[in-house]
Amino acid sequence: MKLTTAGESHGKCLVGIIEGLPSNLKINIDEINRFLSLRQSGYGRGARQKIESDKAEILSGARNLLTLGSPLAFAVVNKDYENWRDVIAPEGCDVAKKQVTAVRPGHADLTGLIKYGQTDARNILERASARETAVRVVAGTVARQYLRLLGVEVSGYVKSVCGVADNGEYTFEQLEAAKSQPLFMLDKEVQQKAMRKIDELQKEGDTAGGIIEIRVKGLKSGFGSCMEYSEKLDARLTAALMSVQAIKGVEVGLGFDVANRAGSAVHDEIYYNGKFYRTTNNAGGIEGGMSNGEEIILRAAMKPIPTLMKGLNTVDYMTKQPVKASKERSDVCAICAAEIILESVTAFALSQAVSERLGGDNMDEVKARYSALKGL
Ligand code: EPS
Repeated sequence: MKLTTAGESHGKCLVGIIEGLPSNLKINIDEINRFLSLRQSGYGRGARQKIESDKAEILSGARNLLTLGSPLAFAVVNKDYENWRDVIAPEGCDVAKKQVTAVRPGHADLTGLIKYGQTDARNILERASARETAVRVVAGTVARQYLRLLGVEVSGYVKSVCGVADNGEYTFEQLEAAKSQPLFMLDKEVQQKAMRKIDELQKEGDTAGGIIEIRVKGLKSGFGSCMEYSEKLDARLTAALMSVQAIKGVEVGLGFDVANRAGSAVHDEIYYNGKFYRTTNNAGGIEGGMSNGEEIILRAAMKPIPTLMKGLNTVDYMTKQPVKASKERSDVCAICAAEIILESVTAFALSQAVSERLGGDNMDEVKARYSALKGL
């Protein structure tokens, strides 16, 4: 299974193509649109989201909402394109309009300009923008629908915003409640503090990141590999998380805390009472690069959005003069968007690992092969 995406932030639309989906997977468009709308939500989101109301359009690869086994192509239209047509239209536009040369620290602007031989950072930022993640949410939701038929679910929540942290522990079932909260947090007192922090940062023209936890329930053991480094499940899932704009750190299970503990306080001891079991899950559901049947636990750190309304110090790429970095509008905090995107890329990367192991041209074959697996 493979996903290709295309599209610019203010271009006509974003498009995605998934290759390798089996036939007869029922596509639930309402669920796709629900996740698209959740990706647009959250306290601290900027004015762009008032313009867009993202909806997925399936272009090919399905008939009467059942996949055909052919590439599944889809699009999400950018409503803002109507305001940008004369600046960005591929078939002809005024490239002198809305040029960006006050390159933003933390964005792709400067390095991208040099790498791609450009003089207008618009040619870099339009693609580097996190707007691209809308189609990754479409693909991720299709992947969820594939995984759900095998009994596998992906969920998550926001653990902290700019250092305001929820240190609680929650069951997988409790996580769903996060999505109806303004910051996808489960501790409402902590969430209030985090919202006040966002308000303060907004007044100062600043931005916030945070930490997100993603969990996977119901995956049998043995996905991934202890034989091939490139197929290790933890490597593949963390690469998927790191592929999301603004993610700067990832952890599996105890993560960085393993380094502070003795081995006896890290490794999950094994017991048997008719079946193998453990009483802890510090490994986060992955041992030796393979799922071990426990819940998969991943965490990711999102950096603050690099477009600051107060403007950071930088240098104009053309004049080489010191200036304040470019800004038009910005999210103060896009942590809820990131949470939905991270769930989506996790679901997609997991579907890839599952389909590589199981193959299957149609969903009945996939389901039969999954249920025949011996696993924990
Ligand atoms: C982004 C800048 C902002 C964000 C955008 C990501 O867009 P604009 O420049 O149009 O105000 O809103 O994210 C989205 C549009 C989205 O849908 O997530 C950036 O520079 O990365």
